[in-house]
Amino acid sequence: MSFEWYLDFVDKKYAPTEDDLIALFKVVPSPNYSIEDAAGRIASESSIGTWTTLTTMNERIRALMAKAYEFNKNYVKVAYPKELFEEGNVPQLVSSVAGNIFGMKAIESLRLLDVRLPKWYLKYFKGPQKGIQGVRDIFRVYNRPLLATVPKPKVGMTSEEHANAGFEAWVGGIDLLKDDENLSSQPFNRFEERVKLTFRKRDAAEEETGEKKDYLVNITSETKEMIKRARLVKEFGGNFVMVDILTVGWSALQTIREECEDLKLAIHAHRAFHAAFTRNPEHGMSMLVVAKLARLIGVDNIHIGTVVGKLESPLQEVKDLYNEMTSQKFRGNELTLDQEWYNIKPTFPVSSGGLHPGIVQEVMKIISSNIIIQVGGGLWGHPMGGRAGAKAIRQAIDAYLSGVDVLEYAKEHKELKVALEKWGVSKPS
Ligand code: CAP
Ligand code: MG
Repeated sequence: MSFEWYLDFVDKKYAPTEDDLIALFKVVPSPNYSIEDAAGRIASESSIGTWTTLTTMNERIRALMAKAYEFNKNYVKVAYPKELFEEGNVPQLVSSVAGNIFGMKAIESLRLLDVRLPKWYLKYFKGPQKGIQGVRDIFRVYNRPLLATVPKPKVGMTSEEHANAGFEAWVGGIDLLKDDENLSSQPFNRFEERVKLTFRKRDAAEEETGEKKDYLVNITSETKEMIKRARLVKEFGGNFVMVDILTVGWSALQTIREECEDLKLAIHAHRAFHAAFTRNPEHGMSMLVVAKLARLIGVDNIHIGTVVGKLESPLQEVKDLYNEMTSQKFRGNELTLDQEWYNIKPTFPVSSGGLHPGIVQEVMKIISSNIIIQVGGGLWGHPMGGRAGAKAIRQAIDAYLSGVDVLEYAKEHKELKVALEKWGVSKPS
């Protein structure tokens, strides 16, 4: 008598419905297991099954089985019936399709590549409040990338040093000052003090330049504390909060999104921690899935990588992320699924990590100039200081957008020239 029923979860004749949630996996079975053995286990453990047949099973519950229905080499699609998912609950979705299955012994490695979110599921989320258009409207800047900078050293500055750095960068031509992901409220730079002093300097920079300036304030903390911090940002006249979305977790992000609705604050999503499970292309979950869930919940900006900078971000992955975040209808390829976003607004992609004036033109060429570009070390390492560093970045962007070679442009622009002398027109290692 067989006590296992995993192969019941494989149905190659199944035709998915519009309401099904579809997951695309790359599956490498352990030795002695076929791809069907492995896929059946994935569909079982992520829906209604366990390792053995059950006396509690009945026909009604059987109808809720997920089905591994399409096999193409190691790529397997699994269809999940609607009833398996709670409306508006992202942690529950992740616990289902990206939960226990990664640890199953029958699987050598497993990669969740994409999840197609059905129309009915989208209805329970608001998506970005402002999105690309709304964020650009804050600055009334429509014809170039928005520019952000993180003061470096990333932690250690006092609140006053931080605020002064902000002033220099804003006056030099940066739109957005950004906190670093590990700066929250340490003893040397308490949140309240930093926010108070930095917004004071923000106002002064606006006065001096006549341009709109803003600040991506990292509120990452315990959830109730994040809410307090978001309210403080609002009090001081900010338009953005920044959240390390993966370290705070999906539940906290959903709560903050609700709070930001009332406060009318945009959310800048930092993805610190993602590479712990996105980097190995054979195992874990793709950054695309992370970004889709973040857009669904409603972040306004999200980091997608640079291709050419200091952090691993492969070309195709970055292109897929850019297109998925900015379009209403995403067309799938071998590693991704079709996705229609209906009335969910686009999220503004952010390129960051190892960028400097000699390399930003590559980012715009490869990805797009409708993007937020963040430059930390490539600004604060400028030999003439932060203000000149900011000018150099703006000059590099102006050169690219006016179709002039960056080296040519540097002949007439001292800050850019000095930056290129330090970093060259090449990739950082
Ligand atoms: C960049 C950055 C960002 C990374 C995160 C940093 O600084 O502020 O955290 O870009 O990676 O601390 O490294 P630099 P990603 O400009 O000095 O490199 O954007 O890929 O999520
Ligand atoms: Mg950082």
